Amino acid sequence: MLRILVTGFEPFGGQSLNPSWQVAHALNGLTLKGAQVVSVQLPCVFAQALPVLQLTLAQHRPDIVMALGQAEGRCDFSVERVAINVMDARIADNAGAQPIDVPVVAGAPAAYFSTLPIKALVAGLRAGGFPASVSQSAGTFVCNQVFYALQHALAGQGVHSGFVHLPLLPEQAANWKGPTLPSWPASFQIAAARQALTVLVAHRQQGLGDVALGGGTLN
Ligand code: PCA
Repeated sequence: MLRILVTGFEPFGGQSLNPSWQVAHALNGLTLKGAQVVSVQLPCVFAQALPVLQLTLAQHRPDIVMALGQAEGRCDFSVERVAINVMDARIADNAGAQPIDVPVVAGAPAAYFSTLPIKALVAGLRAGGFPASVSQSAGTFVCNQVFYALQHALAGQGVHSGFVHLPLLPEQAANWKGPTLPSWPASFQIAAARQALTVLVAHRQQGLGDVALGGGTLN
């Protein structure tokens, strides 16, 4: 039985919801063909997210990790390609911290790629009717910190791990100050995440490499 870890974040930036936790929570305990899902919530606090992540990895020893986060403004299931070794916070985290140009792990590599089959994931989501794309940057806030630490902790261990950013929920978009932002209902986000896990499990079970599908951007 494969063990899948799905993480989501608590709300941040003055919000009362975070789609990533709505989705992760809904998937907790799910049994897919040959796989079992455990979901864990991470604090949106630089100083706390990594200890919780490390403990979670040690406790559950997952084969597949799909970490989730909210990215206001994104309009699809946004599969991150790369985590970078820097924290540069445009807003304060939930404990008021706002690090600027601080490495996630001092002395560690500048970046890690996702070890999820990101193109196969995008293709599999689209085939299921869920808009999806590759993102070239997970930002420099707590999501990127967690993504980087995840890849650093699991490097070379054969675990398939990576990060996905999700659009806002309609309730959040309706009250958003500033420009009108895209949103997906929770039920659609949950269905997309479930489809994503199905793709990841199949890929892992079949021992396949990633597929060749254009996922780049011009700039
Ligand atoms: N999104 C933020 C942090 C938590 C979350 O859900 C980010 O993209 O860094």
